[in-house]
Amino acid sequence: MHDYEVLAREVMARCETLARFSENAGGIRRTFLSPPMRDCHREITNWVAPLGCKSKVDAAGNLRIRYPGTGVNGRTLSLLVGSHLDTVPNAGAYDGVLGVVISVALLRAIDGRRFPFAIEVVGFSEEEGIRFGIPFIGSRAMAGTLDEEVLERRDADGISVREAIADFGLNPAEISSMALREDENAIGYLEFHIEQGPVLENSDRSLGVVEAIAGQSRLKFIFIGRANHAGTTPMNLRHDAVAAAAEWIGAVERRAKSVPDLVATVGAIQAKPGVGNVIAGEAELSLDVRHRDDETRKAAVEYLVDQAKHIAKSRGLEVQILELVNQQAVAMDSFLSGQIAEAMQKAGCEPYRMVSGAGHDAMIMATKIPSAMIFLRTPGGISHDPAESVRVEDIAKAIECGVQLLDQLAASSKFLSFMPRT
Ligand code: HGY
Ligand code: MN
Ligand code: MN
Repeated sequence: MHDYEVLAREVMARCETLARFSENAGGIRRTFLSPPMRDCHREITNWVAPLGCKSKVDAAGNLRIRYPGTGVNGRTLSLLVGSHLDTVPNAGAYDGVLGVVISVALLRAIDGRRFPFAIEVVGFSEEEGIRFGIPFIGSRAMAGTLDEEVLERRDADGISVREAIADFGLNPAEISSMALREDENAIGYLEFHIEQGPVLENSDRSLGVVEAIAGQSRLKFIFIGRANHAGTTPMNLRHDAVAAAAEWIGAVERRAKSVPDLVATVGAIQAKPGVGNVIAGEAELSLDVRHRDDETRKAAVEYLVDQAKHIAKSRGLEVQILELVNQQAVAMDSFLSGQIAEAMQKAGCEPYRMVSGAGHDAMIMATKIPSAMIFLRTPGGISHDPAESVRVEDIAKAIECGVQLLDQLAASSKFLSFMPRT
């Protein structure tokens, strides 16, 4: 029987090891199939080799680690447990990675025991959408919902997704056939993840049961005005793209503050030509809108699109708008969530049911197989930043909850008799 606290300390140390695998010194940045991703795959594969696991990297760059099960009446079943290995720029050390490392800790905690289902640990290749502007490439490929045209999207260096896959030594032609097949009998997906918000900390809880994941819209807005001399152009003759963008950003914040639980963010702004003595001819902005209710989210996006058009027109500018993501809110599987709540109780944690404001691979996997999430408290509610942290005692509780959950699912005829959706 393992000491969960000892395993939790190992999880922290392993997250710090993986944090060193970054595209740039002095911070954590690991995007889709960048070289440090290979270091991650190698490190994690070395951790699981002594546990009798088989590891591979699939055509979408997902790390796939299989811990064999006994099967049921000759049927092989598998339970997927994982999260993403990619990060945002200047990231913290736990978003995504913690879920993969806790999944590996579960394999250690079960001490060689075999379950009716194989346990497949998955390290998804691209959840943040940083390199190509499109999130969930790895989980969409696994769920069979990756649009072919995504493979043609190009990064800032003009490299396509297809080329990035081939450059990593993988075969993009296998993407279309790598989706989970019915005969693999994947009967569930579980994801451990830091909450990335303040809710669990404010309610002084270690763990949360995620009931649903908020829907998200991601768009690009380009205000097109007229570049001109900052010193010679009177104010009433300007078509200033940054001034138009600033007026619109105010509208974004006012809308978000006026609707309960709505969040809207302009995280990226780029002015062209972007120098102090030239009135900007162009301003390119990102927009990220989230809400648990899809109609509320879509109404906010429509309003902000109208506002952008109105402001552009009133200032003699044009505006181009590109929708990048329109991801519906997704409910987690009620049976698995109920099992998680029960396991949490056995681990001595009062289950706290909540909605996730952040997107996760679980919302993609849920389109294919029953999926559920377990949140760990995020101290200070800070995430997507080097200050992101997690508490050892919460990791210990998460591992204990996970072992309880495996035992419950192994004893559940309802779970073992699940037939994956066609
Ligand atoms: O942005 C998100 O919701 C997540 O971190 N990808
Ligand atoms: Mn994230
Ligand atoms: Mn994440």
